[in-house]
Amino acid sequence: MENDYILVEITDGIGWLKINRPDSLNALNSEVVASLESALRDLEQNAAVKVVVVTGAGEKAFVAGGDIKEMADMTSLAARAYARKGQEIIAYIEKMHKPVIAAVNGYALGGGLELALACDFIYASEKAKLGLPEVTLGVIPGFGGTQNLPRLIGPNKAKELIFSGKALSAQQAKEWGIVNEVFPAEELRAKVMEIAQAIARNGMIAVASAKESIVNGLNMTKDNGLRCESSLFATLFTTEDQREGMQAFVAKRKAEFKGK
Ligand code: CO8
Repeated sequence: MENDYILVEITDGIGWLKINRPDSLNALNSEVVASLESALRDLEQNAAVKVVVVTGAGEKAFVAGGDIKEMADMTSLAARAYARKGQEIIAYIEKMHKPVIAAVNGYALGGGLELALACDFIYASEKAKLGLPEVTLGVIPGFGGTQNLPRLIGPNKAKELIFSGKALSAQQAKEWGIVNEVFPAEELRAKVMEIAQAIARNGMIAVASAKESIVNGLNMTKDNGLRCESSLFATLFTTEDQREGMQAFVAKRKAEFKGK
């Protein structure tokens, strides 16, 4: 479950995945990317985990981007393979049944912000700086940024951020609609735990279905999205959790969900 580049810790049903390459501000080289993929797959399979949190090791960075030193001499073919691998991870996070929260504890630049954007939502420390500086290096975001950012904040704001390469403070990123909440650095972990545990107390098949409906709906016409929603809604009436949730409400007691 653990290797040098990715540290995994499971506390009270919450799986913390920490990208651990602090000397390079957790930059994503090919080995980190491969380890990240397998750690995400392990957490998705692990029955002890209800919610996943992605964060960065050290005081300074969430992830300062793709590894520029590795990319500097890449051929075009290798660059395509690298971007496609990153995009596969993003697609995987979107398809995971478990909610994935980004706890952005410092710099989230380039591929780092793109990784955070692939998560279901972002909580950030006041110290965080978020941006897509790829054009300052003569390239563009290749880890989903040109697709996910405009879908999140609209094309015009996304163009401003991507064309300028400027970094936003955590507070600005909240005002732009990129970050949900900002906390003092020392409170970030506790606040992320609080929301993750609030989610984990719910019917987790329902939470997974809500994620599926939202993610699929964004890639469909509204009409098809509504059909997807009603189909998932109906399927939930085959679960024990639906019976438990509604019976508990009627009996005025707390629901005990089993994820079945
Ligand atoms: N790649 C490789 N090494 C990095 C990176 C990076 N992205 N960021 C920082 N480092 C290294 C530095 O080179 C330095 O190493 P060394 O001590 O050996 O010189 C160490 O981390 C510490 O960094 P700094 O000394 O620069 O620290 P500062 O506090 O002075 O500056 C900054 C911090 C502002 C974050 C600065 O390091 C910086 O600008 N980093 C680069 C940010 C960037 O441009 N990111 C975008 C990269 S391109 C990208 O992400 C495209 C991804 C596309 C696909 C990915 C698919 C998986």
